[in-house]
Amino acid sequence: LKKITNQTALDLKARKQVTSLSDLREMPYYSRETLSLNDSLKKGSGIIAEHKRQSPSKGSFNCPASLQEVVTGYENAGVSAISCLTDLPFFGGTLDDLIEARSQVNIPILRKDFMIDLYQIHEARAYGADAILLIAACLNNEELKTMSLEAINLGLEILFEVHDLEELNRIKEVTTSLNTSKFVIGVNNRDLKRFKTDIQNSKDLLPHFPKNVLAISESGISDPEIVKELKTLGFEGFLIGENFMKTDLPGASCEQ
Ligand code: IGP
Repeated sequence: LKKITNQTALDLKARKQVTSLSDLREMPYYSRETLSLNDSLKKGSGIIAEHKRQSPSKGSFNCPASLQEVVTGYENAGVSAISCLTDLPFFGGTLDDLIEARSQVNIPILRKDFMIDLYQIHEARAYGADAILLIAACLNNEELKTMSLEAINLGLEILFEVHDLEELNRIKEVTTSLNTSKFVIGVNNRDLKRFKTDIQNSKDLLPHFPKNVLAISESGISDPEIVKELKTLGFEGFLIGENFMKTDLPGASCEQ
């Protein structure tokens, strides 16, 4: 994770030199009305389908479908939201993917990246996102608070990602001080040290969730039975990437 965020910081520095904050503010999508991730998850299937070309652990998924085909396929399949990876070095995504996805669909889009700087939140807004990811393992409580307030002020909702109880407790502390309900909390089933996924991580952490917060299970969800099981336990959101992207037509595989 340290290696990834160091690279993120370098890339970010370069982008800041090309595009100023006021340039971002002038982009058309910057002032659009955003869609609520919370609302969409509550009224729909709860699936957040991810556009993911590659991952550090699996390499390229060699998906032949274009981004346009992937995201419109997801929308037609009835997903609640789309997750769009914008990290280039490790996941092969770009901000142009985000803006392209925005132009294709009318459901909430999550900017999936390693957010470490307020500038990235303005980028997310300018390129058409409705929500951002904040990873507890990347940020301390002070940073989490500052980043969250900026996102909320810009009309973006937040997916807080946790791996363990310590991180979940930190997010609970941060979110109580925020005084908003414009967020959801996700348990990442992937152990970032060994890249292994285990759904048990979601099951273990759910009893420690704050009341009235929508719970998401992320990663390693490989069949509809797992979604059913997690739903029975109380999860209302399911973030799925690889399982769809390793097929030729991610939208079609998602319909099941
Ligand atoms: C999707 P999977 O196993 O279905 O492809 O996982 C998503 O949860 C995963 O891509 C992810 C991720 C992240 C990627 C979860 N948290 C943080 C990049 C950064």
